[in-house]
Amino acid sequence: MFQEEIQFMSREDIESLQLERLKKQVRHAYENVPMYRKRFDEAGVRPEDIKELSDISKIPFTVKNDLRDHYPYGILAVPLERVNRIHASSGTTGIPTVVSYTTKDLDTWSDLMARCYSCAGVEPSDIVQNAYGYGLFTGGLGFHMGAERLGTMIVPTATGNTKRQIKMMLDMKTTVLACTPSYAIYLIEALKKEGISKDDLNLRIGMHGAEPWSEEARQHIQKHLGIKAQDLYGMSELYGPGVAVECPEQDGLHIWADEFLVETIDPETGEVLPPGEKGEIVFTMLTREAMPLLRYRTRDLAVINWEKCKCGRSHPRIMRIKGRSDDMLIVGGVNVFPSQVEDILVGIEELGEQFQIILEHDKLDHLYIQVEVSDEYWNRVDLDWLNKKVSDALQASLTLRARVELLSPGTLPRTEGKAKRVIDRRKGI
Ligand code: DLL
Repeated sequence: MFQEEIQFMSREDIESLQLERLKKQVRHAYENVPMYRKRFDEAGVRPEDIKELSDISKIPFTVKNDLRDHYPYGILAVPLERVNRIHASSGTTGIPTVVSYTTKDLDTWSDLMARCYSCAGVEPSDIVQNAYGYGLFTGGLGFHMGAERLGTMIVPTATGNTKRQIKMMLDMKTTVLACTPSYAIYLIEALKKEGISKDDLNLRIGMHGAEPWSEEARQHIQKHLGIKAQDLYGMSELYGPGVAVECPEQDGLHIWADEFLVETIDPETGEVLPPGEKGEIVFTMLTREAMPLLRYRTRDLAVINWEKCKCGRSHPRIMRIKGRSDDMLIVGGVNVFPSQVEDILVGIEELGEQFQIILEHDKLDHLYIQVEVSDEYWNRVDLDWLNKKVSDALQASLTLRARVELLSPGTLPRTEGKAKRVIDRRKGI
């Protein structure tokens, strides 16, 4: 088992390591990141005030907008020459959230991902087909590096091209499938169409994450692919995938607490909640060099369970992500903020102000945008040309193809209160 001694650390050992690392990390952030030094000074907190784990509540929160406000390198704690790689994800506006890694950070992330595979039951002898997106998204490279670290064979198919995906799965005798849960469900349909049954495949484990999914979806995937479908959580700001993963008990996702100190807060008041209460999950990264994040608000809502798991691990568990405290949408694994869509549409002068975002699900998630053309342009613009212009602008910013429908001015319902911009017509399995 990969890093078995860390996977099975006792709670006392986890907490004493956390405290030692927290003190060091707070100092690192304070001394090297002007944003943190300013925040600490304003709050009247000094690194030496952190004596116990509970002292963490003295530290101000960090939020996604802090990354945007300091775009692209503003919260780096090391000289740029030491940065080895960046990844990026959607921000709430057109400005992406950039995450930086030193060589050591990439090494830590690889270990975390190898540990996730191992905890989920994957062995070095397995053949991992990685159908997450390679590129700025952290999924592809995160799963890739982890498999490499564990020593499995990797089939780096990346997303899409389902026919080739199936061919590889058959010919390479893939045993582990890494992809979003919605893609796994799509794949089941595609296999059925090709007349391929689970007995023709060698799959035994699925590693699914990047979006919320239900217990019913899990049962469906397990039954039709003949695998154990494991949930895995992460986010780009926190390296990427690899923050937490299910063990074979499938009873919550173990957060690797030697690297991530977790708290639950009331999303309205910011007050720290006792363990077992549902709230917003906040993480402090305990060793990241390039971009330390202290008390990072994820906006994900969940319950954290500190009881020892039946598997013997003491790392606390996320009892499934229960939603978000902001309006971020996840469309086939891609994060989309309504404000981001609005920013794009506002930037196109031929359009009016009214728009609607509709989410549909037909085997895969689809993004459908209805937007009014402005009064001024309605009778004199080439609608096909404008439709393409809008779709291209959305694709460039969201990395997602949306179906666009242009409407005449005054078509969409007006409300006196808050406009209902998002209609989610997806039904989960
Ligand atoms: O989705 C990283 C990742 C890649 C995780 C592959 C797992 C597998 P972001 O694009 O930054 O990073 O999106 C992070 O996705 O805050 C959650 O809202 C959601 N999310 C990720 N994993 C899960 C999960 C990657 N297992 C955001 N269950 C997070 C529910 C998830 N939601």
